[in-house]
Amino acid sequence: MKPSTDQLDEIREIYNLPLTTLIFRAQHIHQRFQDPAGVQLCTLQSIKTGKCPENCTYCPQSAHYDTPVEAEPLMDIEDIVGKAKEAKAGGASRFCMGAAWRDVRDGPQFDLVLKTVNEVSSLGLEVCCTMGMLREDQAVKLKEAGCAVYNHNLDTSREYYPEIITTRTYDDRLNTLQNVRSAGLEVCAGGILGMGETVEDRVKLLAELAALDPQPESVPINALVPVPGTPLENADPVTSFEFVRTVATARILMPGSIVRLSAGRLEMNEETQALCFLAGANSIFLGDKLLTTPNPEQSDDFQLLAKLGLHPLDPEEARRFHRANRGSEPAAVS
Ligand code: SAM
Ligand code: DTB
Ligand code: SF4
Repeated sequence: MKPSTDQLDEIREIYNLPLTTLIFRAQHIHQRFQDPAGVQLCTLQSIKTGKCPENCTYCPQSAHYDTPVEAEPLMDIEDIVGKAKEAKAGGASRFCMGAAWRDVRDGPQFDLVLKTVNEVSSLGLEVCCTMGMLREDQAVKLKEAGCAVYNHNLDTSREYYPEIITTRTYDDRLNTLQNVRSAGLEVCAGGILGMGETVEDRVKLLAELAALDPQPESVPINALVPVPGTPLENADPVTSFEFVRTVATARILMPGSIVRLSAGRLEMNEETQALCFLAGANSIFLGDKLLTTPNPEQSDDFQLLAKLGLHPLDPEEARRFHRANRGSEPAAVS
């Protein structure tokens, strides 16, 4: 359902609060609904890279653009399981597998993915998949194989979406999220900042995410990683304070969700990342590579967590919080 004018007014008012008040509000909610010192550690693995038929203007994996990404076919199960073991040994609790597909197709490749999901989940890792659009029966198969979460981002506002992608619609995205939810998988849905969007687009994106019922269990907030060859390679970067405002507003609107400080951390100094944690972010991607672009060194991240006195979040604890608080009303502005 399209967010109402009143909802947008309220969210805009939150976003534009004095930064001190905004962070105070966000931290108040964070202390109440989340483990205040816990940070979820996730690892990303691209299991099928590049040559994607979609034309997402931010994405180095789109076949529409000439980027430095080397295409790779679907990885072998043993190799993926090896990466998952490394991720677990490195301290991650969630393993997220990404495939540069427009949509999930039934057939031998999906069967291999299901087998892989099964093996990775039996290592005791939470499995997340992000593979494009999928039907409810496919989501059910993923769930039965041991997948816990499906990531599918709305990326930006409904209005700005056609400027970013034309090969699918906002409603296609929402339909997949509905299929994921109906299958009983957890929903991971967020967006990207720094694509030339306005504050109003961010407000609308947050309104769409917060209006999902139930709200997503995870909300990744990405800063665009500009990649040469993509149409957005020269986009003006989002400022750190705008990024922090978006994180804080997400925290206030979605008290029970994990808010992930996702792509773009390499460009942020430690102080900016600490501000994001203060604003309510409580998850990061661990490991020196996202899907195809670099991410901070794992040892630097552990050092940062230690300096801030933060600790890896226990997944069970996080789920308990979410169950207790899902559907919480957005906090009043005044
Ligand atoms: N193909 C699937 C899809 O689009 O849902 C899964 C993989 S796709 C790479 C996952 C998400 O990564 C996208 O929805 C987008 O939000 C994010 N992403 C892709 N390229 C990015 C970039 N250059 N900077 C920041 N985030 C990016
Ligand atoms: C999300 O919101 N961010 C991750 C994950 N979900 C799949 C992906 C970030 C990709 C950044 C660009 C790249 O490394 O290719
Ligand atoms: Fe394909 Fe996903 Fe990249 Fe879009 S974001 S081009 S769908 S891999």
